[in-house]
Amino acid sequence: MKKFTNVADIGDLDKALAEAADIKRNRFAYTGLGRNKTLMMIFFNSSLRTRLSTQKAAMNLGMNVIVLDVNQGAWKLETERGVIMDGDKAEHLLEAIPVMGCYCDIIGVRSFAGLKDKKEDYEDRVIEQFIKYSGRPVFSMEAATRHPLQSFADLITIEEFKTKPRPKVVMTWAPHPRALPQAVPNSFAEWMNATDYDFVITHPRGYELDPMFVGNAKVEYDQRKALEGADFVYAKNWSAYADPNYGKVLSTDRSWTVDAEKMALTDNAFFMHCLPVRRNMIVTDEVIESDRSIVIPEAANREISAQTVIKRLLESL
Ligand code: AN0
Ligand code: CP
Repeated sequence: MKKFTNVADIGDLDKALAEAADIKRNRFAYTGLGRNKTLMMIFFNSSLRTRLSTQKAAMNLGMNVIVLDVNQGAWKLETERGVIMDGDKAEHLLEAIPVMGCYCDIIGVRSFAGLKDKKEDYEDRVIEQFIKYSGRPVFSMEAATRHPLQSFADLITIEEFKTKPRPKVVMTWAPHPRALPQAVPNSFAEWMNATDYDFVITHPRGYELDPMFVGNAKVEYDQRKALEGADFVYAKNWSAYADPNYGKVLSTDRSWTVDAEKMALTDNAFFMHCLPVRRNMIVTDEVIESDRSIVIPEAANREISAQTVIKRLLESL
């Protein structure tokens, strides 16, 4: 594997899941693989889980790790070609990327959607430039349109907790005060579409996702109806995708918050969220603290998805 930005890059999902399970059973079986190899993690945005789990995964493989927070101490970077750089940006990404590539063997990049220009976001320009100009295998730690390490961890978690071969998985929009990217729901939908699960998406009108990611999912605008018989409830907020409201918050309607009454409509479903989560906006205290909430094992599996991906990238060097 030379890059990891979407579900197609991981290839056969059953094989990837088996490899992840093998890693989870003995995460120190491959400590020789990353010896004298360096992972560089580049953050254009904040992170708790991705930063910690990916570093831990690389350390499990025996790698050295360098972490750069671009907005804390590095030169401000220009990302557009052709700009006259007479403003506050001291360096261009087109020099910074190959320079960073000189000091490492594998690069992980986090760069969120700006939510202003849909075309720019959906071309995933920042990570695509890393792929093109770094000379190194690159993986996404959440790019503008997808968060594949999260989705892979979500899939591992569903496989661990499911009690039916084809569980009903419902991804529900939930309210949030700020505009968030569509990367997590896009990516989750992309990965769910690659399984044979019964996959339903529910959201208020106006929150339709890019049809490319919705794929074969059933879209149900009535949240209560969507939740009926669910085995997994995957909550997430996202901002509008459709024009002319791209990147906007259209609703903070707390009737969409996942509470105990909503969970009672399901088939005793497990509750999932990628975290960070705003309590009593997305989900009530009661639901996230309940014994059906699997947000912590879900986060724990981020180490496993990252280690599976980094292992494959190391094997390609
Ligand atoms: C980010 C998002 O929604 O994409 C990161 C989630 C993993 N969330 C926030 O910015 C709150
Ligand atoms: N779920 C997730 O990616 O969390 P962070 O933004 O804290 O990395």
